[in-house]
Amino acid sequence: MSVDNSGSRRRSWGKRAFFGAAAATLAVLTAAPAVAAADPAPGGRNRDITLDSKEDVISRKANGALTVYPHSGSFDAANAGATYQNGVAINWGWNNASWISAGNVTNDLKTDILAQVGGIVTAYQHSGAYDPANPTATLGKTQQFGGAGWDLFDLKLQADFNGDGIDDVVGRRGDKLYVWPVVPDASDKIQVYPAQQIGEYFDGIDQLDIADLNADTLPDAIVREGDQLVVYYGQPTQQAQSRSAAGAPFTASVVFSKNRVSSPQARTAAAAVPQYQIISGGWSLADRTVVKDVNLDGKPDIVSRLKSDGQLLAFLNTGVAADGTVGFSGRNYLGAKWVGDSFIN
Ligand SMILES: [Ca+2]
Ligand SMILES: [Ca+2]
Ligand SMILES: [Ca+2]
Ligand SMILES: [Ca+2]
Repeated sequence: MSVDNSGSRRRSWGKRAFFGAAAATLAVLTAAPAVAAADPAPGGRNRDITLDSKEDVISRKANGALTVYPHSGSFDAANAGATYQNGVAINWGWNNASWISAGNVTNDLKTDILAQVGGIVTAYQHSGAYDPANPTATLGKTQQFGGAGWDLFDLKLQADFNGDGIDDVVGRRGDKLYVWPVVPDASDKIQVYPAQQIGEYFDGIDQLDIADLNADTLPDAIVREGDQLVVYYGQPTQQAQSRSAAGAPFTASVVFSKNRVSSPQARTAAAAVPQYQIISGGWSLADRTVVKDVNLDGKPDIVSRLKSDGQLLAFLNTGVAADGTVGFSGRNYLGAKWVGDSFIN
């Protein structure tokens, strides 16, 4: 199947298979003009280590180095491999972590790092400065993040569910998805509130990220399910966003519904947001999928790594069609700097 470089949005997503083995052509999508990073919005996540308001890539090298790949500040589809600069180690000795995530959990709105060892997660707070000549000073003080038992949940990630700029945590246990509201107090002591269920029947997925793909302010769940990459659009619940729930700073106002009803991609008066969208087949070729804004147009893009050669690929979000589905570009090759890395954020 050939790559569709037109940026047009058709409804036959399942047939496009732009992640298929034959789709080797570099996409030549025209990049939209770069815009300044938007204010924190629900579904987003803060991953700017270098403090230039551009989302970087953060991962762990095989040698245990926690590494940032700074965004270059621009994106050129004809030279997508220059989007992210070479990795800079900001800390060492992270081999024993069983989960690493980048997101903001304190009041300074700078990207912190969460790392899990056993059932305990530790937050490494951004020091407030980034100096490439002294990168190991990037992270500062630490504190325990929530209680014990994080090892009971998998597919964990950070996403800001209520748009307060503080990234909350999503994870899975069994077939259920949960969100933990995160709120730092005035002295930056991080409070992690009890989990709230936001979906069920998610036992058949093995890659997960959360972002507002369709810009309706509701977070969406992007999952790999078998060979398919699928987005379950966040559906508003009857429960209005509320601060009145006992002990919780917000009550999750979305749910991801995995009961695929007929004509799910049809936009109807009764369902303004499609319940789900099959983005593509061919995703068994990928061993990691994250969602982030690669071309700095404010729209979250899909980034996946090829198992075969470690290439990181970006599929740019081209916007929402009249039927409510989101369009994506073909492959943009970001390079192979991430071969052997884990916990790509
Ligand atoms: Ca940055
Ligand atoms: Ca939040
Ligand atoms: Ca959404
Ligand atoms: Ca984008």
